[in-house]
Order: sequence, then structure tokens, then C-alpha cells
Amino acid sequence: MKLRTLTIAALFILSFAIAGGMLLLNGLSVLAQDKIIAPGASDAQIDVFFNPIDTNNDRVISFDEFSVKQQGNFAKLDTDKSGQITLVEYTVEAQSKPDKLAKETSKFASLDTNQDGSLTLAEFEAPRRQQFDDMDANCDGQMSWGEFAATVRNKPMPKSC
Ligand SMILES: [Ca+2]
Ligand SMILES: [Ca+2]
Ligand SMILES: [Ca+2]
Repeated sequence: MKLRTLTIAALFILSFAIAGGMLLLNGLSVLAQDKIIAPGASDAQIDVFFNPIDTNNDRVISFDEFSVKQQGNFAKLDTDKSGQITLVEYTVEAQSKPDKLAKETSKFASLDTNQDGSLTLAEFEAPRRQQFDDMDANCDGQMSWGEFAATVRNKPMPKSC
């Protein structure tokens, strides 16, 4: 029963995080980009966050598992399925809102690291990749349960690459 309550709370928090906001609830805080911080989390509470991300249940989080939402967003924005997102595709929903358009245009520019006017999946996912690499303390390309838990508890492991 307790776990069920926790799961509902986690789903609520995650859906809020997807909206890009920040929420404080029972000492858990969730920042934009789905960064979850819960300093006193028990192992069971960590599992509530870990398990839905580890979709193949092998107890490690691969980058593809971690970036599944970003990869879905990329596919959605790439309306002509060229494998690249143009500025027009990226800003399609902001066209009628000047404030949002300016913000999205500058975000696009910051993601377009080779400045060729379009975003590859790697460019689009780069912020998520950075977050993953920060959490992958031993740099083996996988996020272990321990690495994940350490970050959620706000005590990231020292890098040992
Ligand atoms: Ca996995
Ligand atoms: Ca580019
Ligand atoms: Ca690792």
C-alpha cells in the first residue's frame, strides 16, 4: 500500500517535471529535465524512480533508456523525417508567440553546436548526455543503481574514469 502511494506520488512528480517546472513535495524536489533530488531517499524510494527508467530491467540504465523522452521529442519535431531538425521545425509551435519564439530560437542556436542551421539527434540530446555522463561516475557508459542513487541522494560519487 505504501509503495503504491509512493508510485502515484512519483508519477505525479515526473509528469510535473515533464512540464518543465519544479516542485517540492514531502522533501523531494524535482527540477526541470527530470533531475530528481531526494536527499534522504530509502532504497525502495530510489527504486520508484529507477525502475520506470530501466525499461529492460537489467538494473542498469543505458543512455537510450535515460534519453527515451528526448528521442521521442526529436522524432516528433523532425516532421519531414530527414534525421535533422531545422529551426522552422523546432519553432513551429512558437510561431505566433514572439516571446516564446525568441527564447526557442536562442535555445536552438545553443544546441546547434556546429552551427550548420540544423540539429542532429546527438546535438539535440547533448544536454541529456551531459547529465548522463555526470551521473556515470566510473565512465563505463552505463548508469548503475549505485550511481543513480548517489545522484538522487545529492551525494554524487567522485569521478573515477
Ligand atoms: Ca536497463
Ligand atoms: Ca547542427
Ligand atoms: Ca557507470
